[in-house]
Amino acid sequence: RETLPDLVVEKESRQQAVEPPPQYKVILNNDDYTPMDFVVEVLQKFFSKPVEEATEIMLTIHYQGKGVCGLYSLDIAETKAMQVNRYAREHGHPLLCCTERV
Ligand code: TYC
Repeated sequence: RETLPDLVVEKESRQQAVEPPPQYKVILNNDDYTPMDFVVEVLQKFFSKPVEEATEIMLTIHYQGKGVCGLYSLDIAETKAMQVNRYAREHGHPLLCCTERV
């Protein structure tokens, strides 16, 4: 006769919700003093944007007040924001970079 399948009884087996890790936007804010060229340089240097896209993002920030530089996990987003703020201060600019949970 046919063999019966093994019974697998998992202890405490419950459905687990598998969520993707939360993402964070890295945001640059507009100000009246940071030179446009410097912002374009930052977008190329820290966010690997080609010069054309970097220029578009910089202009969006300039006209709309802020703009998204990229989407990252918490650690990477916070590290990028810190690096940009340090780089801006080292160069004497008030450029402000922050993170926002998606
Ligand atoms: N508003 C700045 C200027 O006119 C340029 C600027 C753009 C500054 C983007 C910050 O995140 C920024 N020089």
